[in-house]
Amino acid sequence: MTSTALKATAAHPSTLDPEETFSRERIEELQLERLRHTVAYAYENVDLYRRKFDGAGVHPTDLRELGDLAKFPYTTKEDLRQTYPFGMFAVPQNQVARIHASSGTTGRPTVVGYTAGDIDRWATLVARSLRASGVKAGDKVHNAYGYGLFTGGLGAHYGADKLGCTVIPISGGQTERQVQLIQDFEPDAILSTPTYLLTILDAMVAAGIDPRSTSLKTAVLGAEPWTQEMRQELEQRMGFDACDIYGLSEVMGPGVAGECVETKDGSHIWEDHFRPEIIDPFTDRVMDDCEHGELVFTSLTKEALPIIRYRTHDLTRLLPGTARPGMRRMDRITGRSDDMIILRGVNLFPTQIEEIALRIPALSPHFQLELTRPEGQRMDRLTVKIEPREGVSAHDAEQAASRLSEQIKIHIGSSCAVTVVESGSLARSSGKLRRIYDLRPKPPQTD
Ligand code: DLL
Repeated sequence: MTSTALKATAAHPSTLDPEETFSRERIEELQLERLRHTVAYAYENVDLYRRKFDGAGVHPTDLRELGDLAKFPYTTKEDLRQTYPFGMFAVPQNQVARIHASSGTTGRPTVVGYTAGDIDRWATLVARSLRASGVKAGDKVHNAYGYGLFTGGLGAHYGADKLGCTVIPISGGQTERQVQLIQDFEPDAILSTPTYLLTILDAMVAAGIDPRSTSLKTAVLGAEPWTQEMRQELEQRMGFDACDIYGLSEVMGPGVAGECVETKDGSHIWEDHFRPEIIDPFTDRVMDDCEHGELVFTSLTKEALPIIRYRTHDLTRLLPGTARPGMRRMDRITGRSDDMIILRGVNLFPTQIEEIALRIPALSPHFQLELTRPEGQRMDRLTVKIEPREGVSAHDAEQAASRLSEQIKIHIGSSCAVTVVESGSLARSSGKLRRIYDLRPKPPQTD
Protein backbone atom coordinates (compact mmCIF):
# COMPACT_ATOMS: atom_id res chain seq x y z
CA MET A 1 0.00 0.00 0.00
CA THR A 2 1.59 3.28 -1.01
CA SER A 3 0.95 6.68 0.37
CA THR A 4 1.72 9.95 -1.33
CA ALA A 5 2.52 13.42 0.00
CA LEU A 6 -0.74 15.16 0.69
CA LYS A 7 0.22 18.54 2.10
CA ALA A 8 3.75 18.51 3.50
CA THR A 9 6.80 18.90 1.25
CA ALA A 10 10.32 17.48 1.46
CA ALA A 11 13.07 19.46 3.19
CA HIS A 12 15.07 21.64 0.81
CA PRO A 13 18.56 20.09 0.34
CA SER A 14 20.17 23.32 1.58
CA THR A 15 18.51 22.84 4.98
CA LEU A 16 19.94 19.35 5.61
CA ASP A 17 22.69 18.65 8.15
CA PRO A 18 25.94 17.91 6.23
CA GLU A 19 25.95 14.31 7.57
CA GLU A 20 22.56 13.67 5.95
CA THR A 21 24.24 14.04 2.57
CA PHE A 22 27.25 11.81 3.33
CA SER A 23 27.87 8.70 1.22
CA ARG A 24 27.61 5.29 2.88
CA GLU A 25 31.43 4.99 2.90
CA ARG A 26 31.81 8.32 4.64
CA ILE A 27 29.15 7.45 7.25
CA GLU A 28 30.93 4.16 7.97
CA GLU A 29 34.29 5.91 8.37
CA LEU A 30 32.70 8.31 10.84
CA GLN A 31 31.01 5.42 12.65
CA LEU A 32 34.28 3.54 13.08
CA GLU A 33 36.07 6.58 14.46
CA ARG A 34 33.21 7.37 16.87
CA LEU A 35 32.68 3.74 17.83
CA ARG A 36 36.30 3.27 18.84
CA HIS A 37 36.07 6.34 21.01
CA THR A 38 32.73 5.30 22.60
CA VAL A 39 33.83 1.78 23.44
CA ALA A 40 37.02 3.05 25.11
CA TYR A 41 35.11 5.83 26.88
CA ALA A 42 32.51 3.37 28.23
CA TYR A 43 35.25 0.97 29.40
CA GLU A 44 37.13 3.72 31.22
CA ASN A 45 34.15 5.44 32.83
CA VAL A 46 31.48 2.81 33.59
CA ASP A 47 32.25 -0.08 35.95
CA LEU A 48 29.60 -2.31 34.43
CA TYR A 49 31.17 -2.07 30.97
CA ARG A 50 34.65 -2.71 32.33
CA ARG A 51 33.40 -5.84 34.12
CA LYS A 52 31.41 -7.06 31.13
CA PHE A 53 34.20 -6.50 28.60
CA ASP A 54 36.78 -8.11 30.90
CA GLY A 55 34.42 -11.03 31.52
CA ALA A 56 34.00 -11.54 27.77
CA GLY A 57 37.75 -11.24 27.22
CA VAL A 58 37.50 -8.21 24.92
CA HIS A 59 39.27 -4.89 25.12
CA PRO A 60 38.41 -1.61 23.35
CA THR A 61 41.61 -1.98 21.31
CA ASP A 62 40.08 -5.12 19.72
CA LEU A 63 37.76 -2.84 17.78
CA ARG A 64 39.60 -2.31 14.50
CA GLU A 65 36.73 -2.49 12.03
CA LEU A 66 32.96 -2.11 12.34
CA GLY A 67 32.40 -5.90 12.29
CA ASP A 68 34.50 -6.20 15.48
CA LEU A 69 31.58 -4.72 17.42
CA ALA A 70 30.06 -8.23 17.41
CA LYS A 71 32.82 -9.33 19.84
CA PHE A 72 31.46 -7.04 22.55
CA PRO A 73 28.75 -8.09 25.03
CA TYR A 74 25.16 -6.86 24.83
CA THR A 75 23.60 -4.41 27.27
CA THR A 76 20.07 -5.05 28.53
CA LYS A 77 17.35 -3.28 30.49
CA GLU A 78 18.33 -5.56 33.37
CA ASP A 79 21.82 -3.97 33.42
CA LEU A 80 20.21 -0.54 33.85
CA ARG A 81 17.92 -1.89 36.57
CA GLN A 82 20.75 -3.52 38.47
CA THR A 83 22.74 -0.30 38.47
CA TYR A 84 19.66 1.79 39.40
CA PRO A 85 19.54 4.73 39.49
CA PHE A 86 22.78 6.25 38.19
CA GLY A 87 25.29 3.37 38.10
CA MET A 88 25.74 3.43 34.32
CA PHE A 89 26.39 7.16 34.08
CA ALA A 90 29.84 7.95 32.69
CA VAL A 91 30.05 11.49 34.06
CA PRO A 92 29.85 12.95 37.58
CA GLN A 93 26.40 14.10 38.65
CA ASN A 94 27.24 17.79 38.35
CA GLN A 95 27.65 17.27 34.60
CA VAL A 96 24.24 15.63 34.21
CA ALA A 97 21.87 18.26 32.87
CA ARG A 98 18.72 16.11 32.69
CA ILE A 99 17.27 12.85 33.90
CA HIS A 100 14.44 10.91 32.28
CA ALA A 101 13.01 7.54 33.23
CA SER A 102 10.75 4.85 31.89
CA SER A 103 7.38 4.44 33.58
CA GLY A 104 8.57 1.23 35.24
CA THR A 105 5.23 -0.59 35.21
CA THR A 106 7.15 -3.77 35.90
CA GLY A 107 10.13 -3.63 38.26
CA ARG A 108 12.30 -0.59 38.80
CA PRO A 109 12.16 2.21 36.26
CA THR A 110 15.13 2.60 33.96
CA VAL A 111 16.83 5.91 34.49
CA VAL A 112 18.71 7.76 31.75
CA GLY A 113 20.85 10.90 31.91
CA TYR A 114 22.08 13.59 29.51
CA THR A 115 24.89 16.14 29.60
CA ALA A 116 24.21 19.57 28.12
CA GLY A 117 26.00 18.34 24.99
CA ASP A 118 23.75 15.25 24.83
CA ILE A 119 20.64 17.45 25.05
CA ASP A 120 21.97 19.60 22.23
CA ARG A 121 22.66 16.59 19.97
CA TRP A 122 19.27 15.11 20.87
CA ALA A 123 17.56 18.38 19.89
CA THR A 124 19.51 18.38 16.60
CA LEU A 125 18.36 14.85 15.78
CA VAL A 126 14.72 15.48 16.64
CA ALA A 127 14.89 18.67 14.56
CA ARG A 128 16.35 16.58 11.72
CA SER A 129 13.54 14.02 12.07
CA LEU A 130 10.82 16.68 12.09
CA ARG A 131 12.33 18.42 9.07
CA ALA A 132 12.52 15.08 7.21
CA SER A 133 8.80 14.64 7.89
CA GLY A 134 7.98 18.01 6.38
CA VAL A 135 8.03 20.34 9.41
CA LYS A 136 9.72 23.67 8.68
CA ALA A 137 11.27 26.56 10.61
CA GLY A 138 8.51 28.99 11.47
CA ASP A 139 5.80 26.29 11.63
CA LYS A 140 3.50 26.08 14.62
CA VAL A 141 3.88 22.67 16.26
CA HIS A 142 1.21 21.17 18.53
CA ASN A 143 3.17 18.80 20.78
CA ALA A 144 0.81 16.20 22.27
CA TYR A 145 3.53 13.84 23.52
CA GLY A 146 3.46 13.57 27.31
CA TYR A 147 5.78 15.95 29.17
CA GLY A 148 7.62 14.72 32.25
CA LEU A 149 9.98 11.82 32.82
CA PHE A 150 8.85 10.27 29.49
CA THR A 151 11.28 11.38 26.79
CA GLY A 152 8.52 12.06 24.22
CA GLY A 153 7.30 15.50 25.35
CA LEU A 154 10.55 17.27 26.15
CA GLY A 155 12.50 15.47 23.41
CA ALA A 156 10.04 16.57 20.74
CA HIS A 157 9.85 20.03 22.32
CA TYR A 158 13.60 20.66 22.18
CA GLY A 159 13.75 19.40 18.59
CA ALA A 160 10.91 21.63 17.40
CA ASP A 161 12.52 24.53 19.25
CA LYS A 162 15.89 23.86 17.60
CA LEU A 163 14.26 23.71 14.17
CA GLY A 164 12.91 27.22 14.79
CA CYS A 165 9.24 26.34 15.25
CA THR A 166 6.64 27.92 17.50
CA VAL A 167 6.05 25.16 20.04
CA ILE A 168 2.65 24.58 21.65
CA PRO A 169 3.50 22.33 24.65
CA ILE A 170 0.04 20.88 25.26
CA SER A 171 1.22 17.38 26.37
CA GLY A 172 -1.18 14.37 26.30
CA GLY A 173 -4.77 14.31 27.58
CA GLN A 174 -7.58 16.89 27.88
CA THR A 175 -8.63 15.96 24.40
CA GLU A 176 -11.48 18.48 23.96
CA ARG A 177 -9.04 21.24 24.84
CA GLN A 178 -6.58 19.90 22.26
CA VAL A 179 -9.31 20.07 19.62
CA GLN A 180 -10.19 23.63 20.63
CA LEU A 181 -6.57 24.79 20.50
CA ILE A 182 -6.02 23.17 17.10
CA GLN A 183 -8.97 25.26 15.87
CA ASP A 184 -7.80 28.44 17.57
CA PHE A 185 -3.99 28.35 17.18
CA GLU A 186 -3.99 26.80 13.69
CA PRO A 187 -0.85 24.64 14.03
CA ASP A 188 0.95 23.29 10.94
CA ALA A 189 2.11 20.05 12.57
CA ILE A 190 1.01 17.72 15.33
CA LEU A 191 3.30 15.42 17.29
CA SER A 192 1.64 12.52 19.09
CA THR A 193 1.33 8.77 19.28
CA PRO A 194 -0.72 7.35 16.38
CA THR A 195 -3.43 6.05 18.73
CA TYR A 196 -3.71 9.38 20.53
CA LEU A 197 -4.14 11.10 17.17
CA LEU A 198 -7.06 8.72 16.57
CA THR A 199 -8.56 9.85 19.87
CA ILE A 200 -8.14 13.50 18.84
CA LEU A 201 -9.71 12.82 15.43
CA ASP A 202 -12.72 11.14 17.03
CA ALA A 203 -13.12 14.11 19.37
CA MET A 204 -13.02 16.48 16.37
CA VAL A 205 -15.76 14.53 14.65
CA ALA A 206 -17.80 14.48 17.89
CA ALA A 207 -17.45 18.28 18.05
CA GLY A 208 -18.74 18.57 14.48
CA ILE A 209 -15.35 19.52 13.03
CA ASP A 210 -14.15 18.02 9.75
CA PRO A 211 -10.55 16.88 10.48
CA ARG A 212 -9.69 17.64 6.84
CA SER A 213 -10.55 21.30 7.36
CA THR A 214 -7.92 22.03 10.02
CA SER A 215 -4.68 23.93 9.45
CA LEU A 216 -2.59 20.77 10.04
CA LYS A 217 -0.27 19.66 7.23
CA THR A 218 1.72 16.92 8.89
CA ALA A 219 1.72 14.54 11.83
CA VAL A 220 4.92 13.04 13.23
CA LEU A 221 3.90 9.88 15.03
CA GLY A 222 5.76 7.35 17.12
CA ALA A 223 6.38 5.81 20.54
CA GLU A 224 4.31 2.73 19.65
CA PRO A 225 4.03 0.33 16.70
CA TRP A 226 1.68 1.34 13.89
CA THR A 227 1.03 -0.07 10.45
CA GLN A 228 0.75 1.20 6.86
CA GLU A 229 -2.98 0.54 7.19
CA MET A 230 -3.11 2.88 10.18
CA ARG A 231 -1.20 5.49 8.16
CA GLN A 232 -3.81 5.21 5.40
CA GLU A 233 -6.64 5.46 7.90
CA LEU A 234 -5.18 8.58 9.51
CA GLU A 235 -4.16 10.28 6.26
CA GLN A 236 -7.51 9.66 4.60
CA ARG A 237 -9.44 10.97 7.57
CA MET A 238 -7.17 13.96 8.15
CA GLY A 239 -6.16 14.87 4.63
CA PHE A 240 -2.55 15.47 5.67
CA ASP A 241 0.71 13.53 5.84
CA ALA A 242 1.64 11.14 8.63
CA CYS A 243 5.28 10.16 9.14
CA ASP A 244 7.04 7.94 11.63
CA ILE A 245 9.53 8.90 14.33
CA TYR A 246 11.31 6.23 16.34
CA GLY A 247 13.39 6.17 19.46
CA LEU A 248 13.78 4.78 22.95
CA SER A 249 14.89 6.36 26.17
CA GLU A 250 17.82 4.01 26.81
CA VAL A 251 19.36 5.01 23.47
CA MET A 252 18.30 8.71 23.61
CA GLY A 253 14.54 9.21 23.23
CA PRO A 254 12.59 10.19 20.09
CA GLY A 255 14.74 11.00 17.05
CA VAL A 256 16.98 7.93 16.82
CA ALA A 257 15.34 7.53 13.39
CA GLY A 258 12.85 9.53 11.37
CA GLU A 259 10.83 9.12 8.21
CA CYS A 260 11.16 11.31 5.11
CA VAL A 261 7.85 12.64 3.79
CA GLU A 262 8.88 12.34 0.13
CA THR A 263 9.32 8.55 0.36
CA LYS A 264 7.37 7.45 3.47
CA ASP A 265 9.20 4.16 3.36
CA GLY A 266 10.31 3.67 6.94
CA SER A 267 12.49 5.71 9.27
CA HIS A 268 16.09 6.49 8.37
CA ILE A 269 18.35 5.73 11.30
CA TRP A 270 20.62 8.68 12.03
CA GLU A 271 23.72 6.57 11.63
CA ASP A 272 26.17 9.36 12.32
CA HIS A 273 25.07 9.01 15.98
CA PHE A 274 23.95 5.36 16.29
CA ARG A 275 25.26 2.08 14.93
CA PRO A 276 22.36 -0.36 14.47
CA GLU A 277 22.61 -4.15 14.23
CA ILE A 278 19.95 -6.80 13.76
CA ILE A 279 20.41 -9.99 15.72
CA ASP A 280 18.61 -13.28 15.99
CA PRO A 281 16.96 -12.91 19.43
CA PHE A 282 17.30 -16.63 20.14
CA THR A 283 20.86 -17.36 19.02
CA ASP A 284 22.29 -13.79 19.33
CA ARG A 285 23.81 -14.16 15.84
CA VAL A 286 24.29 -10.87 13.95
CA MET A 287 22.12 -10.97 10.84
CA ASP A 288 22.50 -9.46 7.41
CA ASP A 289 20.65 -6.39 6.18
CA CYS A 290 17.08 -7.22 5.07
CA GLU A 291 16.85 -10.14 7.52
CA HIS A 292 14.24 -9.84 10.28
CA GLY A 293 15.34 -9.86 13.90
CA GLU A 294 15.86 -7.77 17.01
CA LEU A 295 17.23 -4.26 16.72
CA VAL A 296 20.37 -3.50 18.72
CA PHE A 297 21.93 -0.03 19.08
CA THR A 298 25.29 1.37 20.04
CA SER A 299 25.47 5.10 20.69
CA LEU A 300 28.36 6.91 19.00
CA THR A 301 28.29 10.38 20.57
CA LYS A 302 26.60 10.10 23.97
CA GLU A 303 28.45 11.38 27.04
CA ALA A 304 26.30 10.79 30.14
CA LEU A 305 25.04 7.33 29.21
CA PRO A 306 27.06 5.68 26.45
CA ILE A 307 25.20 2.54 25.46
CA ILE A 308 26.92 -0.44 23.86
CA ARG A 309 24.88 -3.00 21.90
CA TYR A 310 21.60 -2.28 23.67
CA ARG A 311 18.96 -4.92 23.04
CA THR A 312 15.78 -3.02 22.20
CA HIS A 313 13.46 -6.08 21.85
CA ASP A 314 12.01 -4.27 18.81
CA LEU A 315 11.58 -6.59 15.84
CA THR A 316 12.31 -5.21 12.38
CA ARG A 317 14.95 -5.32 9.64
CA LEU A 318 17.49 -2.90 8.16
CA LEU A 319 16.97 -1.67 4.61
CA PRO A 320 19.19 0.48 2.36
CA GLY A 321 18.76 4.26 2.55
CA THR A 322 16.59 6.05 -0.03
CA ALA A 323 15.92 9.74 0.61
CA ARG A 324 19.14 9.80 2.70
CA PRO A 325 21.26 7.24 0.81
CA GLY A 326 24.10 7.15 3.36
CA MET A 327 21.86 6.04 6.24
CA ARG A 328 19.97 2.76 6.45
CA ARG A 329 16.24 2.61 7.09
CA MET A 330 14.37 0.43 9.52
CA ASP A 331 11.26 -1.34 8.36
CA ARG A 332 8.14 -0.78 10.42
CA ILE A 333 8.38 -2.47 13.79
CA THR A 334 6.24 -5.59 13.90
CA GLY A 335 6.22 -5.48 17.67
CA ARG A 336 8.39 -6.05 20.70
CA SER A 337 9.60 -9.56 21.39
CA ASP A 338 8.20 -9.17 24.92
CA ASP A 339 4.75 -8.23 23.52
CA MET A 340 4.57 -11.28 21.31
CA ILE A 341 1.59 -13.54 21.98
CA ILE A 342 2.35 -17.21 21.52
CA LEU A 343 -0.93 -18.93 20.85
CA ARG A 344 -0.75 -22.68 20.43
CA GLY A 345 2.72 -22.35 19.00
CA VAL A 346 1.94 -19.46 16.63
CA ASN A 347 3.55 -16.05 17.20
CA LEU A 348 1.21 -13.12 16.95
CA PHE A 349 1.54 -9.34 17.32
CA PRO A 350 -1.14 -6.65 17.73
CA THR A 351 0.15 -4.95 14.54
CA GLN A 352 -0.86 -8.03 12.53
CA ILE A 353 -4.42 -7.74 13.84
CA GLU A 354 -4.40 -3.97 13.09
CA GLU A 355 -3.29 -4.66 9.52
CA ILE A 356 -6.05 -7.19 8.89
CA ALA A 357 -8.84 -5.37 10.76
CA LEU A 358 -8.27 -2.10 8.93
CA ARG A 359 -8.72 -3.84 5.59
CA ILE A 360 -12.31 -4.68 6.57
CA PRO A 361 -14.41 -1.56 5.92
CA ALA A 362 -17.03 -2.19 8.64
CA LEU A 363 -14.40 -2.38 11.41
CA SER A 364 -12.82 0.56 13.26
CA PRO A 365 -9.19 0.81 14.42
CA HIS A 366 -10.36 0.51 18.04
CA PHE A 367 -9.57 -2.99 19.26
CA GLN A 368 -7.97 -4.83 22.13
CA LEU A 369 -6.71 -8.35 22.62
CA GLU A 370 -7.65 -10.45 25.61
CA LEU A 371 -5.75 -13.56 26.57
CA THR A 372 -7.55 -15.99 28.85
CA ARG A 373 -7.26 -19.61 29.91
CA PRO A 374 -10.75 -21.05 30.47
CA GLU A 375 -11.03 -23.06 33.68
CA GLY A 376 -9.91 -26.65 33.47
CA GLN A 377 -8.27 -26.10 30.06
CA ARG A 378 -4.60 -26.11 29.20
CA MET A 379 -4.96 -24.01 26.04
CA ASP A 380 -4.92 -20.21 26.00
CA ARG A 381 -7.70 -18.37 24.27
CA LEU A 382 -7.41 -15.08 22.38
CA THR A 383 -10.39 -12.80 22.00
CA VAL A 384 -10.24 -9.75 19.75
CA LYS A 385 -12.67 -7.13 21.00
CA ILE A 386 -13.33 -4.58 18.29
CA GLU A 387 -15.66 -1.65 17.70
CA PRO A 388 -17.50 -1.33 14.39
CA ARG A 389 -17.40 1.90 12.37
CA GLU A 390 -20.11 4.45 13.11
CA GLY A 391 -23.41 3.64 11.43
CA VAL A 392 -22.62 -0.03 10.65
CA SER A 393 -25.64 -2.30 11.35
CA ALA A 394 -25.36 -5.08 13.95
CA HIS A 395 -25.72 -7.65 11.18
CA ASP A 396 -22.91 -6.16 9.08
CA ALA A 397 -20.70 -5.84 12.15
CA GLU A 398 -21.19 -9.55 12.96
CA GLN A 399 -20.31 -10.49 9.38
CA ALA A 400 -17.21 -8.33 9.55
CA ALA A 401 -16.23 -10.03 12.83
CA SER A 402 -16.48 -13.48 11.22
CA ARG A 403 -14.40 -12.22 8.34
CA LEU A 404 -11.74 -10.91 10.71
CA SER A 405 -11.59 -14.24 12.50
CA GLU A 406 -11.27 -16.07 9.15
CA GLN A 407 -8.57 -13.70 7.89
CA ILE A 408 -6.58 -14.07 11.12
CA LYS A 409 -6.72 -17.84 10.67
CA ILE A 410 -5.56 -17.55 7.03
CA HIS A 411 -2.82 -14.94 7.47
CA ILE A 412 -1.52 -15.67 10.96
CA GLY A 413 -2.57 -19.28 11.44
CA SER A 414 -4.31 -18.87 14.81
CA SER A 415 -7.91 -19.44 15.75
CA CYS A 416 -9.36 -16.70 17.88
CA ALA A 417 -12.75 -15.36 18.89
CA VAL A 418 -13.79 -11.92 17.61
CA THR A 419 -16.35 -9.99 19.63
CA VAL A 420 -17.92 -6.81 18.33
CA VAL A 421 -18.35 -4.34 21.18
CA GLU A 422 -20.29 -1.11 21.40
CA SER A 423 -18.77 1.99 19.76
CA GLY A 424 -16.82 4.02 22.28
CA SER A 425 -16.67 1.21 24.87
CA LEU A 426 -12.96 0.34 24.59
CA ALA A 427 -10.30 2.33 26.41
CA ARG A 428 -8.94 5.21 24.37
CA SER A 429 -5.31 6.24 24.21
CA SER A 430 -3.81 9.41 25.62
CA GLY A 431 -0.27 8.24 24.82
CA LYS A 432 0.96 4.71 24.31
CA LEU A 433 -2.10 2.49 23.97
CA ARG A 434 -2.26 -0.81 25.78
CA ARG A 435 -3.55 -3.37 23.28
CA ILE A 436 -2.99 -6.63 25.16
CA TYR A 437 -4.88 -7.62 28.31
CA ASP A 438 -3.45 -10.80 29.74
CA LEU A 439 -6.18 -12.23 31.99
CA ARG A 440 -4.65 -15.67 32.39
CA PRO A 441 -4.21 -16.94 35.96
CA LYS A 442 -0.78 -15.93 37.22
CA PRO A 443 1.60 -18.80 38.04
CA PRO A 444 2.24 -19.10 41.81
CA GLN A 445 5.16 -16.93 43.06
CA THR A 446 8.25 -18.97 43.90
CA ASP A 447 9.89 -16.48 46.30
O1 DLL B 1 8.70 6.01 23.19
C1 DLL B 1 10.50 7.53 22.65
C2 DLL B 1 9.64 8.18 21.63
C3 DLL B 1 8.83 9.23 21.99
C4 DLL B 1 9.70 7.77 20.30
C5 DLL B 1 8.06 9.87 21.03
C6 DLL B 1 8.95 8.40 19.35
C7 DLL B 1 8.12 9.44 19.71
P1 DLL B 1 10.30 4.73 25.36
O2 DLL B 1 9.17 5.15 26.24
O3 DLL B 1 11.59 4.36 26.01
O4 DLL B 1 10.67 5.87 24.36
O5 DLL B 1 9.77 3.52 24.50
C8 DLL B 1 10.57 2.98 23.51
O6 DLL B 1 8.66 2.41 22.16
O7 DLL B 1 11.58 0.37 22.10
C9 DLL B 1 9.55 0.73 20.77
O8 DLL B 1 9.10 -0.50 21.30
C10 DLL B 1 8.44 1.76 20.91
N1 DLL B 1 8.53 2.76 19.83
C11 DLL B 1 9.05 3.99 19.86
N2 DLL B 1 8.90 4.59 18.64
C12 DLL B 1 8.29 3.70 17.84
C13 DLL B 1 7.87 3.69 16.48
C14 DLL B 1 9.83 6.40 23.41
N3 DLL B 1 8.01 4.75 15.70
C15 DLL B 1 9.83 1.89 22.78
N4 DLL B 1 7.31 2.56 16.00
C16 DLL B 1 10.64 1.32 21.64
C17 DLL B 1 7.15 1.48 16.77
C18 DLL B 1 8.07 2.51 18.59
N5 DLL B 1 7.50 1.42 18.05
